Amino acid sequence: MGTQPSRKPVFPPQIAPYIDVAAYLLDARAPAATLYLEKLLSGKELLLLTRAGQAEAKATTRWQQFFRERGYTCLVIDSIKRTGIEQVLDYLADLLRRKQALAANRGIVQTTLRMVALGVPNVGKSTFLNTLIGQRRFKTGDKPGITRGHQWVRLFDDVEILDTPGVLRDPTQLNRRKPAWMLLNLLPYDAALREEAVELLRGILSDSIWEKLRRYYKIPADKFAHDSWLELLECLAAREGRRTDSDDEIDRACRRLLRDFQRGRFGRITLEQAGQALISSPFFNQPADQA
Ligand SMILES: Nc1nc2c(ncn2[C@@H]2O[C@H](COP(=O)(O)OP(=O)(O)OP(=O)(O)O)[C@@H](O)[C@H]2O)c(=O)[nH]1
Ligand SMILES: [Mg+2]
Repeated sequence: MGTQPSRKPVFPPQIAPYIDVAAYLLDARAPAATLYLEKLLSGKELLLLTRAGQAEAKATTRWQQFFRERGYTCLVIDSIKRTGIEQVLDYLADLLRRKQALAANRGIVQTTLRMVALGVPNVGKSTFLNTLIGQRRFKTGDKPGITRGHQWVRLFDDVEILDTPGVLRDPTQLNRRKPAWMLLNLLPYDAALREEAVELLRGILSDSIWEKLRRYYKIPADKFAHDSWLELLECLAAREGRRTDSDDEIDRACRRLLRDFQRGRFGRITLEQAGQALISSPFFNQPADQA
C-alpha cells in the first residue's frame, strides 16, 4: 500500500444515494487520527469506536460523548471480543423498520437497508463485518491493505453490507499524522518515522504502563532506561543481547516495540483524548474554534 493520498474512490460514487448507513470505523485508541468521512455520505454517519478492548474505557466513553454532543450516532465495539455488536444490530433493525414503514406508505413491499463500512487501513472494517454477519466472508489480516476492492454481502434477507479498502486521504494532515499511523499499523514500518512514533508513544505512557512494559520485556529495574526514544530502543536491544550501536538492531527493537503495542501487550492505552486531539476530517462538524 502506498503512503500517498489516493484519489481512487473506495466505492462507486454513483451508489452513494442508495446507501442508508455509512459505518465509519475509528480506532478507539486514536479516534482523531483515524476519523475519515465521505462528503457523499453526509448525514448517514454511524461512528464506531472499535478495538475498545485495547483502549482505556473512560477515555473511550469521553470520546463517545464528544461525538454524540456533535450530533453523531456513536457506538463502542470490539469485533474480536464481540462487544457492542448487538447495539449495532439493534440500530440497523430500527433503521430498517423505519425504512420499511416509509416504503409501505408508498405501496412498496420489498425494502433493503444498505450499509457500507469505511475507515483508514487496518482499523478493522472487514473483521467488524465478519463479526456482524457471524461468518468469515471478508478477508482480514494484521497489516494494512488487505481489502483491495469493494465487496457486497447480504445479511439476512433485507440488509446488504459493503466492505471497502482502507483510505488515508487527507493531504493536509498526511505528514503530521504519519508517525501516529505507523504506531497504529495503518502504514507499513518506515525507519524514517521511528523517532517520532516512539516519542509519541513515550509521551503518553503513565508510570504504571512503563512498569508493565518493563516487566513484559523482563528488564531489571536498575537497567531500565527510557528518557528518550533512542535510550528506550537501546535498552530493548541490549535486553536481547544485541548491539546497541547498530542501526539495524535499533530498527529491530523498534519494530518489536510497535508490534507489542499494537497487540495490546502493555495493557489498555489511549493515544488521544477527546477535546484535545484535532480531528483529521475537513467534513467533521466541529466548532470554528477547534477547526
Ligand atoms: N483487538 C482487536 N483487534 C481487531 C479488532 N478489529 C480488527 N482487529 C484486528 O485488526 C487487524 C486488521 O483487521 P481488518 O479487518 O483486516 O482491517 P481492515 O480495516 O479491513 O483493513 P484493510 O482491508 O487493510 O483496510 C486484524 O489483525 C484484526 O484481527 C478489534 O475490534 N479488536
Ligand atoms: Mg479489510
